[in-house]
Amino acid sequence: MSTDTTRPSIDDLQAKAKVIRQHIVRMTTEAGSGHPSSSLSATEVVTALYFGGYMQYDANRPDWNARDRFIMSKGHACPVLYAAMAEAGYFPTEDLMTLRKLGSPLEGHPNLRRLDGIEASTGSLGQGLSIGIGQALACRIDRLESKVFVMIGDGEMGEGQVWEAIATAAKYQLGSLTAIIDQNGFQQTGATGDVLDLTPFQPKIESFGWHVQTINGNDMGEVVAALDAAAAVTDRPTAIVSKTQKGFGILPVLEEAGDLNFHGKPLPADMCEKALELLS
Ligand SMILES: Cc1ncc(C[n+]2csc(CCOP(=O)(O)OP(=O)(O)O)c2C)c(N)n1
Ligand SMILES: [Mg+2]
Repeated sequence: MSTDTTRPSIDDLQAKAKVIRQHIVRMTTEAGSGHPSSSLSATEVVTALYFGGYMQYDANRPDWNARDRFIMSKGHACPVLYAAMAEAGYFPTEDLMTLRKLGSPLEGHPNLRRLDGIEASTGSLGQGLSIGIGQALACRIDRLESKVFVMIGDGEMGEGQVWEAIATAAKYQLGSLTAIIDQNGFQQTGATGDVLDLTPFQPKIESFGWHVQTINGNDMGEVVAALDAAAAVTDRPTAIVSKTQKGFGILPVLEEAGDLNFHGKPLPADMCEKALELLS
């Protein structure tokens, strides 16, 4: 899947998101490192993209020219991408447990030279939207109707290159490009608003000529509606400001640990067990 445009129900997508969350928690605990909370905030969007009929791809032919592209610009959140790719059939789900292990293609940040289906090597924040623009322009030249989706972190929005890319995408009227900003309120060292407050994102991005929506990105119904609305815009780039919670799905466990950011930390075994109970 998915080269058809069948739309599963919201319930089906929520069930898939739950499975993906279980993978995220398990694989990072097994690795003893990684970014579960950054992955959990983005789970509804990534699930809807891969399983909601919004992206055309063929897991058996990752280099199919006419595929749609997804770039995880906040590359440290790759556990959610790997989990979605495994569920989509790019590789066996058992391989998820090799995350960050020596020799595994599931590196701590996505590496397109190591894993088929990864569209951009990311991890150095700020670059994914620029790469997406290049891909969207290349598809335009090749007369492909491929769509390009890029997920960016709210802390990552502090990188100047992102704003250069926002201006550039508008210049080229890239209707095939959709940016999703995972506004989970935190970045590495604390609240994003304390580090560099660039909110509200919507009017700023709109002022460059983009179509922008702001939604609750942990509400599958809102995510699906926003992706539908974005698909209808073809004359300019679109952004979805996705307001989320870092660690969504296991928040009580993070609350108990007294750390709602929980950045770059795997759950220790006891917390992992509690989290999996919540996700069962
Ligand atoms: C250019 C660059 N600077 C610093 C880092 C270190 N770093 C890794 S994750 C992170 C925070 C990112 O926050 P955000 O974009 O909000 O993502 P979240 O984890 O909240 O989803 C930082 C600063 C990096 N990966 N790249
Ligand atoms: Mg963030």
